Amino acid sequence: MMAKGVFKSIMAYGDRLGDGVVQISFVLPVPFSPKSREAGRAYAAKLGLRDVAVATAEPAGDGNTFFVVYGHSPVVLDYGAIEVPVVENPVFSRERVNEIIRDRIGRKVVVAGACTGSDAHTVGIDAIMNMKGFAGDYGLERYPWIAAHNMGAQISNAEFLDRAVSAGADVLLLSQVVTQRDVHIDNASELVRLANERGVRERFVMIFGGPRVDHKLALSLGFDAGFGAGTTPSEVASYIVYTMVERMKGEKIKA
Ligand code: B12
Repeated sequence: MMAKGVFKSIMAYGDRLGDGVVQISFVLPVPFSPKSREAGRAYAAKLGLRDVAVATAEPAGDGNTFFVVYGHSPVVLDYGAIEVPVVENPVFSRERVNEIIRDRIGRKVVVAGACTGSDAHTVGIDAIMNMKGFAGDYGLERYPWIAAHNMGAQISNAEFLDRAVSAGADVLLLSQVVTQRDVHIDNASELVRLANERGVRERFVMIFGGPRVDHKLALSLGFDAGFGAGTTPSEVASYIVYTMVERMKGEKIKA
């Protein structure tokens, strides 16, 4: 579903509505000095900011200067023209998710998750899958009607798929935290490509998550949904049951 609105022009808001005040930070590859401080101001002015104030200029490693600057941006945005795909399901409680699985699916939902490729960051996928969960919200392992298989980090996409198929997974959860040189995009695309090549793509609800992932990116790479920073396990569990019931029974579960 696309969220769309009527025409509404907006500017950044600092002290007064419509003043266009923004704060930005950046690094210039020159040693900290009065000259580099002035270079920071000039750089921000070249970005289009007016009345630039350098709030912070300090050394950053060898030969670099780190800046935080304020300034007035003339940029006006039509908020109504912004379109973004959003997941449309309601978020259910853990109890309700279990009830839905018991009553509408009638068997445990099998979920396989991993942080694949060279990415070693396990904390994100653990936050969604482990008993303890995240932000006071229990993880998928704590759902009696979910069989959660957390395959950890640094396994290949091929091995992840093999193990997910052996486990009879209904759902694949892919986590990617490192995004340098868009490695998360290459790696996530590879998982989708392998699933297609092996003819198993349609078996799964495929979900992509990580701090720099959103629903729009995930859809563009061939996933069913994407979740970003701050995602809670019950948001993911709700999406899973909503989507599975919709696919199996053509029914949209209400809140
Ligand atoms: C802890 C940490 C590490 C630990 C990881 C330990 C572990 N077992 O995971 C260690 C020290 C090993 C590490 C190593 C490295 N790290 Co590190 N690390 C971090 C740090 C500080 C926190 C990450 C974290 O745990 N966040 C907490 C979790 C809960 O948040 P999250 O991952 O975003 O997950 C949430 C959502 O994104 C979402 N989510 C995540 N996955 C999924 C999956 C699904 C399916 C769903 C639905 C949702 C979902 O739900 C979660 C809960 O809300 C971050 C900086 C930061 N403050 O974020 C850097 C950071 C991620 N690391 C970074 C880097 C560069 C590295 C190294 C390359 C450093 C180096 N040069 O060696 C190595 C990478 C090694 C490798 N091969 O991957 C960079 C990544 C930059 C980039 N954009 O690519 C960061 C951002 C630091 C930085 N500012 O430079 N790191």
